[in-house]
Amino acid sequence: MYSKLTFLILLLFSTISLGSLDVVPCNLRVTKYGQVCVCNSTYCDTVPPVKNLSSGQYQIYTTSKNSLGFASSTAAFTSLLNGTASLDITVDNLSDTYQKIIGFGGAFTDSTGINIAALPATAQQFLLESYFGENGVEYSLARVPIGGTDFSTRAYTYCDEEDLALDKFALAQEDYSYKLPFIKKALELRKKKQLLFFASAWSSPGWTKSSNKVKGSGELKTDYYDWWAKYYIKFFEAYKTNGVNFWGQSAFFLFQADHLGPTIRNSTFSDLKIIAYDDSRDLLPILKSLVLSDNDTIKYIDGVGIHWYSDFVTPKFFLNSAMTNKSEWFVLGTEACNGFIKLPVLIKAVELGSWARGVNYINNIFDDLEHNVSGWTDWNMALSTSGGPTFIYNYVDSPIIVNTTSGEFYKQPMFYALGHFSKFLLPGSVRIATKVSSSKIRVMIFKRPDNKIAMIISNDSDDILKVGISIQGTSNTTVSIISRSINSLLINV
Ligand SMILES: *[C@@H]1O[C@H](CO)[C@@H](O)[C@H](O)[C@H]1NC(C)=O
Ligand SMILES: *[C@@H]1O[C@H](CO)[C@@H](O)[C@H](O)[C@H]1NC(C)=O
Ligand SMILES: *[C@@H]1O[C@H](CO)[C@@H](O)[C@H](O)[C@H]1NC(C)=O
Ligand SMILES: *[C@@H]1O[C@H](CO)[C@@H](O)[C@H](O)[C@H]1NC(C)=O
Ligand SMILES: *[C@@H]1O[C@H](CO)[C@@H](O)[C@H](O)[C@H]1NC(C)=O
Ligand SMILES: *[C@@H]1O[C@H](CO)[C@@H](O)[C@H](O)[C@H]1NC(C)=O
Ligand SMILES: *[C@@H]1O[C@H](CO)[C@@H](O)[C@H](O)[C@H]1NC(C)=O
Ligand SMILES: *[C@@H]1O[C@H](CO)[C@@H](O)[C@H](O)[C@H]1NC(C)=O
Ligand SMILES: *[C@@H]1O[C@H](CO)[C@@H](O)[C@H](O)[C@H]1NC(C)=O
Ligand SMILES: *[C@@H]1O[C@H](CO)[C@@H](O)[C@H](O)[C@H]1NC(C)=O
Ligand SMILES: CC(=O)N[C@H]1CO[C@H](CO)[C@@H](O)[C@@H]1O
Repeated sequence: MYSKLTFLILLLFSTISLGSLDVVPCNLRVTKYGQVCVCNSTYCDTVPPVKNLSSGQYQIYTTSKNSLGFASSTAAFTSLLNGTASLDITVDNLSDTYQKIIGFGGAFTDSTGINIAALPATAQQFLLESYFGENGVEYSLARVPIGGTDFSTRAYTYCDEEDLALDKFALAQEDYSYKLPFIKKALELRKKKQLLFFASAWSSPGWTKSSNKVKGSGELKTDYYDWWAKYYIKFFEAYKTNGVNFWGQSAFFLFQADHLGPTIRNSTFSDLKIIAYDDSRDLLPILKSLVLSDNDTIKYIDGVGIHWYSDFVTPKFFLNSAMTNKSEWFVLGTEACNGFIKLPVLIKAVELGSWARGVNYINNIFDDLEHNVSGWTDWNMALSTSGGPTFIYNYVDSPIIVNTTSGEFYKQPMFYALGHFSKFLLPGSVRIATKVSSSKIRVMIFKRPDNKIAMIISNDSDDILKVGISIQGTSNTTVSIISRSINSLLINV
């Protein structure tokens, strides 16, 4: 087992070697379901900085079930494998490439903002830095709901009363209090680095639906298709006025084809990426056959969005269907969260500190990225200790849980799990073919725009594994992969 002492020594080493740049270790708290790192208004753990490596060196970051936080150390490649490895990772050809990364991130829901706003000011800053800061996991992608979602305190749109001319279209108090202020802070924290936003609507106004209600299901009446497309444009204009520009939007594909597609392409937002589908992958084969038979739809689509909610019942081959003959389409994970299954009743929306839920994230990201998916977007970035607020009682888990009573927030294993991808797989990184001699670990390798190689290694077993790594036969090393851990290596070949 990886001892606490080793962990502390590693951190101490980092602190000394980096001089003025302090590394703040995890303030660990044992919980009923595992462990969390506790942050408050005076304290929050950070990710040790990425070092300038000389040729042949690598830096390894590790988070494990027994010690959360990104423990970091550096080492050099040796000329020979020691021959002690129990399994090998081989990269034969760094030019044998697959998909390009768009980004990783989460969603600025109302509930995310409500929870952040309930913290003391400096704790709010720590929370946003944890996600977007240079000393955090550096999210590069974020989803913004158009209007309310399950994770709001009420059902609303920007045009709740009948208004065919859209004259009364107006952003809500929620946008000004819970979304825009934090989106702007995130943009400041990213400085000049990429932070792409995509928007998704949950419902059109009640008066445009067959049900006559915002809340719950109901079809958008065909008479309002054009109106609804214009509503999207109004939304993008309103956010632009507030300094936030969008990269994309996701919506169901048939509506895109006849109305939203043409409206967007003929607007000042013509460059917006149109992400079709945006639902669980079980229906992808149907999507594929419908879309591919409809040339009018195809021409507007840039990519396909998938949610993870049926992944535990749908075999991975459904993912293969996500890659269509239109190879220029990207596939993006657009929503995922734990705790959404409420039965059996023993499963809690929030299982504070659950390592298993972090492993769910890790395995799903592996499944997706191994099938040419270009990025992964988490759902709420912060929820309350009960997994809300949610006005329809759809309580779920989130990588960060806010305790408003104590003014603290808890970074769960899920936070570190996703962070091991978002921090190191910079936008524009390209996946490289790799071979691994055993199924005891999962491995993915990427070439980053800065020419470093990022290697992600995960294992959820009880063994400590000696793993031999050989890159193009010239860069060899042996690393120890501790039990129940996720590891990110940055390699300067
Ligand atoms: C914040 O957490 C740190 C580390 O546990 C502790 O020393 C400090 O007293 C806490 N501050 C507040 C305001 O609770
Ligand atoms: C790393 O290199 C860059 C540019 O070469 C330099 O600006 C930066 O200060 C270096 N960082 C460290 C920690 O040495
Ligand atoms: C690295 O390891 C591979 C696989 O074991 C071996 O074929 C190669 O000769 C080694 N390269 C060097 C430079 O030691
Ligand atoms: C490496 O892969 C690239 C791209 O597939 C290919 O063109 C090249 O020939 C390969 N090199 C070797 C040595 O196999
Ligand atoms: C992923 O893309 C590569 C080439 O970019 C292709 O060879 C491979 O078949 C694709 N995989 C899937 C599952 O679509
Ligand atoms: C695009 O907009 C212009 C005027 O803004 C209009 O004349 C034209 O018909 C529109 N084209 C489409 C395809 O909607
Ligand atoms: C769709 O486009 C392809 C290629 O441009 C063409 O061969 C095919 O006939 C079109 N299908 C329909 C239904 O228009
Ligand atoms: C897409 O690929 C399938 C086979 O996977 C083929 O049957 C179909 O004709 C292709 N469609 C287009 C539009 O190329
Ligand atoms: C939230 O903080 C309060 C006050 O410190 C504490 O009693 C409670 O147990 C905390 N809740 C959780 C889920 O940790
Ligand atoms: C490789 O073997 C040498 C000699 O036994 C040892 O000193 C070194 O620590 C080993 N390196 C690794 C990475 O295991
Ligand atoms: C995430 C992962 O690949 N975990 C593997 C670690 O090792 C155990 C035991 O061999 C496997 O069962 C897991 O699948």
